[in-house]
Amino acid sequence: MGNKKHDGIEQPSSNAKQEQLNTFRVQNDGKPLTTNQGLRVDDDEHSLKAGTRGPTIMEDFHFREKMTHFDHERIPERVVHARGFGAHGVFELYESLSEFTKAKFLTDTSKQTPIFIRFSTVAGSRGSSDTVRDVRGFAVKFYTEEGNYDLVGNNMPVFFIQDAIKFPDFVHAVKPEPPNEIPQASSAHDTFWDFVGTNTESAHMIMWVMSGRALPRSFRMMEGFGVHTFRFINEEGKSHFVKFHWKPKLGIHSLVWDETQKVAGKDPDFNRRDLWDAINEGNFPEFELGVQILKEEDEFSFSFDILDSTKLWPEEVVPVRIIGKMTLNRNTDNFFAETEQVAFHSGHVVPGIDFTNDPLLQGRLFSYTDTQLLRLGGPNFAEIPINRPITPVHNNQRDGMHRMTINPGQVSYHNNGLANNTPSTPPQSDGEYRHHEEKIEGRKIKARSHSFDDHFSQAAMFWHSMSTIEKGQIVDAFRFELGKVLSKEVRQRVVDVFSQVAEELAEQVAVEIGATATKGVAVEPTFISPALSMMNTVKSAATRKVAVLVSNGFSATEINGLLQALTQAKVKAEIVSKTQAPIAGDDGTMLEPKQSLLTAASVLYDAVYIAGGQQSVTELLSDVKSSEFVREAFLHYKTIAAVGEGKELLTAAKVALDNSANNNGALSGILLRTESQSDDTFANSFIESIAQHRHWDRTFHP
Ligand code: HDD
Repeated sequence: MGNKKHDGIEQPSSNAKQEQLNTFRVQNDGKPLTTNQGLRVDDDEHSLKAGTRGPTIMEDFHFREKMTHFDHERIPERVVHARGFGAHGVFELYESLSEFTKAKFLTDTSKQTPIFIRFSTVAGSRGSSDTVRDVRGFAVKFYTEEGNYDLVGNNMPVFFIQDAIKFPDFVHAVKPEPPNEIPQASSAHDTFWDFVGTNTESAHMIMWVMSGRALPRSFRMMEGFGVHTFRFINEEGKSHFVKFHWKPKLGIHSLVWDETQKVAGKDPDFNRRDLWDAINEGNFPEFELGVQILKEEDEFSFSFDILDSTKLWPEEVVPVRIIGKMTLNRNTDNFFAETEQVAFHSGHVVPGIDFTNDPLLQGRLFSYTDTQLLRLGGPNFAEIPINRPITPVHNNQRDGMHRMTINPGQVSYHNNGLANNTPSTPPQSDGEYRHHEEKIEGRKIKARSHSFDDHFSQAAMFWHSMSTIEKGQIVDAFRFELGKVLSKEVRQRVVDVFSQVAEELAEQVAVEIGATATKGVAVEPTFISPALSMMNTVKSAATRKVAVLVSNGFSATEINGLLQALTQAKVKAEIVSKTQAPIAGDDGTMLEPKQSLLTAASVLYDAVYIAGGQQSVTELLSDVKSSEFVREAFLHYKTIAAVGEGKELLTAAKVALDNSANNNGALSGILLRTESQSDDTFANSFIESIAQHRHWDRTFHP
């Protein structure tokens, strides 16, 4: 597996994980069918019977083996984060962090570390929809030369609770309610909001969950956070506090609520498919790794406790230093073997990375191994291919369910004399993990430090850092969620809590749900953090998806030019027509529509292009679904471009055209091609407009 020599030790190559996994791949193509005992089978269509119309015979070992295996195909789904999607990739380091950590994958810039990532939602079951309002899991397993390091994070930098002992309570509250298992994958119900109203430490996280961050357009367009404060330990044993960030190269972008609900029906695999397609098409998603580092001396220099996972360190106060990049470049071969069986654990660390006393993190250090024992059926889950480190494993652990390793030899204990006391622990420091010797003193006590008491300042910081559009979306989210809550007391209690965060938020929510906001109790925002607003993110048209609405009689020059320009800008175009039958252009060019108005929906695209040509437009207009398509794109703030007669479709869709605006008489993000505009210029302005993601500033009332 390894070949490069480094410090005299055999080094695994950057492909080491893939090579290891390859040894487990079984290719069936062209092979004879066998039983699990390797016996070739004569017939896989009929069970063995006493006569063609007679009973099946017990002796049919092939039938029984096949059926038994099938009956046992399911394993328990994860208690949280059950729905997920994984991919392989590589991590490359830009600059050495040796000043802070001795972790080799963070100090040697010549190294490429293989990784496996699993994105997930939290509340829903394995078969639930992708686009629900929820936190997204962002778990990365680094296969380093010093063992596996798991950064098990989320797409939000804070959490609902401060102490892990409350995790089962929080999860019980958000999961479907016990009497009827309703609602699936949704926090819009009584028990969740009852928890929020009675556990005010969740206020900050709730602000994030009510924002667009909970509705990502794509896994490729979300940030990731390690959430907790961890420690970096350098060669000298010196400790620094660190928080981890993943920054998507494509920026942070969200869907709108109405859109997510429709996508959940039209394509429940929306986020999965997006990632799968992007990787297959060679548009490898990239995320930069950033760290916020604090000196130990600065532990108490904030108004909040850095051990409190409901608090973030504003990036404007503690800058995020970008140190490397993760590229997702390979899809899985088998969802179950890889994505379902991957076992993460915040306790999988390497030398140079250590824990703090964050009470949420401390509890996680127990929970993850425990859950794998149940889910993966015993203590040997680290031997499952996706979980194996690329470094050799030597210890005295033995046996257990599904043991794969064959350990020869008489000795399975430490200390031993019979095997020269091996496997050995080094007498002095030699690359092994040594826990940071933090000095601890205190009384045993079931309590939380008072430095964790402030539950509202950062919730207020989040609110006041939002743009007007984002604030509106947050208000709407609260209105929807609380509107689904049956208990009036619960609704009121939540309004009471958020009255302490921001008066205008509480008032706007209260008025819609029949509750009353309290005036004059909101905390003053202590800080505004522009980094929290998605409005300030990177904007790019690359890898966005466009529906080209076109039918017979289209202008071949126009469509060819458009498709070329979009391909050049890495924008993905799909031809959507009345049906999927081939359509003919004005010069006889034939196009095969990828989708029809029946199979496609505008919620599955970022933008819409309506081609010109009277026949094309008339044909599209003859199906009412075409104007619904355009209208929906309009209501979801998407870019819509229309050429010539295509404008008729905008009119049919009742798309407002505000003549007072500068944009050629159209609203922001509505592009109408003028006579004087060339195909090229128009295509370019279309691409520029798509890069804006959504045109939030359109003033209309759906
Ligand atoms: Fe957790 C899964 C992230 C708090 C207990 N968690 C899980 C996954 C992610 C997170 C991304 C899915 C991993 C995968 O894809 O397989 N969890 C977090 C974050 C937290 C957090 C960012 C707070 C900062 N979790 C947390 C607490 C506990 C757990 C406080 C319990 C003490 N989490 C679990 C678990 C899961 C899990 C029950 C379910 C499946 C699994 O571990 O492997 O053990």
